[in-house]
Amino acid sequence: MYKTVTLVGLGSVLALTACGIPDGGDSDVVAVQSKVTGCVPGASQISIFQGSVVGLGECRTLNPGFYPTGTTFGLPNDSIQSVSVGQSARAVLFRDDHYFGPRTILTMNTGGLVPNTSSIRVERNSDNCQSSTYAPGTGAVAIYDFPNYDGTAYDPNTGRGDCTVVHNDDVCIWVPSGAGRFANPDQCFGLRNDLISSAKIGPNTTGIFHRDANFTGIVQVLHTSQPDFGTLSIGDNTVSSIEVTSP
Ligand SMILES: [Ca+2]
Ligand SMILES: [Ca+2]
Repeated sequence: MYKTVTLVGLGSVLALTACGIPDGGDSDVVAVQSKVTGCVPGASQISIFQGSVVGLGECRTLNPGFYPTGTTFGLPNDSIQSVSVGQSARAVLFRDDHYFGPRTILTMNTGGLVPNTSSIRVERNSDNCQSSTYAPGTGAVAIYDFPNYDGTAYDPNTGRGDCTVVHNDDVCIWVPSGAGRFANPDQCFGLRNDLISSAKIGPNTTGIFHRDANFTGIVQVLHTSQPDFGTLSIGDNTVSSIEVTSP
């Protein structure tokens, strides 16, 4: 008799829990659950949250690519406090618009960020061009503000010394003009205009650099890495669009 009564009681508790009905002691759990927004990044994506804990608050999930202003990443400027990073992605956050000011590189889920982000790059985790030992793979071209592939010395005060990597199978999300075609710096290769001074070219890869946007102006074709664009006919700090090809 007693055993039967106990089983009925347990069944009642389990039913209440499954239905999410608070029993008076669950109020904290219910409050947290009501804020969970469900942004979960795929392997190559990131999710950005207004909450200071990953998973909480207004959120957006971003595909790989370049987000030069707050309006492009879908949450208000200076509101992101946490980021979830897909397993093959990394997030590069900048305090200012157009990839300027202090830069934060995230390779894992991170909360408690100062809410000051104004531009974002969603990159492959392997695109760590700021490392002096970085070597692009086949189909990849790393582009640097400084000569001699110096991506180690980014200066947040001047915004100088930045680098990014573009791939033959990437498509610019804002100006889609085919794989490996990057029509302008701000939206398609994540640097400000007229900065490029050197480039590392991956094996069996060609970088086609144009002085003007939309694949116009003087052209420079490179099959191997070039430490100083100042020695080339296209000149230093002139590149405004790029094509990358690989057989
Ligand atoms: Ca430069
Ligand atoms: Ca130019």
